[in-house]
Amino acid sequence: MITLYWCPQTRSQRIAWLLEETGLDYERCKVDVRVPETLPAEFRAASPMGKVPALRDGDTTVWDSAAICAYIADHYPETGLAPKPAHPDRARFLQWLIFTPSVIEPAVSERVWGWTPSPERNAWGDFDKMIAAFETGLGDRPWIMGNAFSAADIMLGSSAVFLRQFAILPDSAVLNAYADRCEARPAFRRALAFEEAG
Ligand SMILES: N[C@@H](CCC(=O)N[C@@H](CS)C(=O)NCC(=O)O)C(=O)O
Repeated sequence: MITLYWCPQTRSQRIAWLLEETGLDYERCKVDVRVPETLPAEFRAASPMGKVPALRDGDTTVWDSAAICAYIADHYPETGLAPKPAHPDRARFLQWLIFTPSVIEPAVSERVWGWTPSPERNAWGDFDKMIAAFETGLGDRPWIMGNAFSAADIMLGSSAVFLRQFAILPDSAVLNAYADRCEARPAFRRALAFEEAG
């Protein structure tokens, strides 16, 4: 059985969305990362930094949302959420799967915390370069890999939705339409509903 360790209003919403997309059987274990002394030992064992999301699948544990997306897509290939390792599209998939933690999230911190941009020195470029790359990457594709929705869209789509919620998504037709498409997916809505139910 797969167990998702989650906490409301955190990045664990992404993995609820991922799991709802897969149709796999899973259970949810709610933890309160804001009150560390309440965290159960089984969660701490799965997530050494005490962060959500984290996942247990039998004897396997994995934490960090991008790693969880890669694990589920590869371990359950029947879910069709990633090109196979030898497929020519695999490199593109990996690059966009990692774009959220490696580029979007630090670029958002730069913008929100008012860090001085330094695109040549900073690994994430800067906020404006991040947005330009995201827009160009999507282009006129419905999903980052083209017509097929993939686990990379979980990471990118949750980021686009987050940027819009926090009013830092620029006036971009491409990114707004992408966020709309993500929010309209039944699995996204189910994941949101369970989050709201608590
Ligand atoms: N890179 C991680 C970030 C996880 C993360 O920072 N989670 C936050 C909630 S959104 C958390 O658990 N914070 C509690 C803490 O660090 O104590 C991922 O994408 O899963």
